[in-house]
Amino acid sequence: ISIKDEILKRILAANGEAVSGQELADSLGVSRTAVWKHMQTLQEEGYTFETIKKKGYVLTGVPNSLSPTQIDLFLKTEHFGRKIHYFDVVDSTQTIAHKLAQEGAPHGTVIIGEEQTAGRGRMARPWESVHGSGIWMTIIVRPDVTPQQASSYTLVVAVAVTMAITTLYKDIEPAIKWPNDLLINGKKCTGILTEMQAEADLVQALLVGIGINANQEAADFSSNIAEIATSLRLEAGEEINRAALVALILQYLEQFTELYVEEGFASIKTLWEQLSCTIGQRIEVTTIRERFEGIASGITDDGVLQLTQDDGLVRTIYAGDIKIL
Ligand code: BTX
Repeated sequence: ISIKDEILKRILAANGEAVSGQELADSLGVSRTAVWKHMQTLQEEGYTFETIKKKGYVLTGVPNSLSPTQIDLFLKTEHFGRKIHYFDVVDSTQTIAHKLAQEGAPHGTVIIGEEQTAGRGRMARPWESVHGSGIWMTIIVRPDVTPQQASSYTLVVAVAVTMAITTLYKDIEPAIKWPNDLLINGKKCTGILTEMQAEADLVQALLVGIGINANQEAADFSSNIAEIATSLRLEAGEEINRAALVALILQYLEQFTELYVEEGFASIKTLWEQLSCTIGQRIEVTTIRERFEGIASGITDDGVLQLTQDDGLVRTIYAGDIKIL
């Protein structure tokens, strides 16, 4: 951690009390001028301070950015987010992640863009990623599981993201719509896209793309999705601290990933069921080949959806889109 980040951490930890420049200089073993220069840089990055005479600096504002420095302030993980590649504008964080994973990027590496010009969902559908107001990130995960087991990982991610959102924002409760969406009041606030690099029986890397509408206003959505999309801010009625949310998602995801690798999806299944709005509902399923409906009757220990048709036949659904009727 750099001197500048250490200064920031200490001022943040002081929780509104003034931190003296002299004390910072002494304890960090640098000159008073060096501290002052770092404070200038922090201000250029968007942090604001009040300087109280004879007492020191008080933090009065943090930038609304997802820079590694910002996220690190809240991060409590061992691996996830310990290496962050941060960009202003990218085509898609998935594309960058694929390349970095091939080059050997470590487990838990995160790629974040403030904006995506070619953000994508499943089957090359476009994902709207306007500048600065959402969370557009991909996490490179290298779990010790087979490609077949990995197919349920998206559900693990959905649980981690839901837990992080509800922990920070008590008034909103996203529900998981199988397999990869989080809805609030029936509207989509989050989409998850899990892609894989694998060799025969071995997963090399999972590229876990998470798109969260955090601070958008209604007018920020294009007419294509205005009816179906929402943001956390619109639902919670308050500004979302994106950096804190990213850090908590990474924390939950690291924990759940360990559990999932050791004990399989079955260990997270009950939690998934509690957080889901899918089970028990009448749904319409669209797969590449066909369309049918019935009651979403359950989920297997492998994360496969079970649907009971009106004629009593139970079908298992490995992939597809569902509509809650
Ligand atoms: P999906 O295929 O389930 O959903 C895509 C559909 O969602 C689109 O066809 C559109 O109707 C709708 N949609 C598009 N943008 C938004 C939005 N901002 N909010 C709500 N609904 C929207 C979902 O795929 C998976 C999305 C993953 C996105 C992340 S962002 C970081 C990473 N990089 C990247 O390119 N994709 C992932």
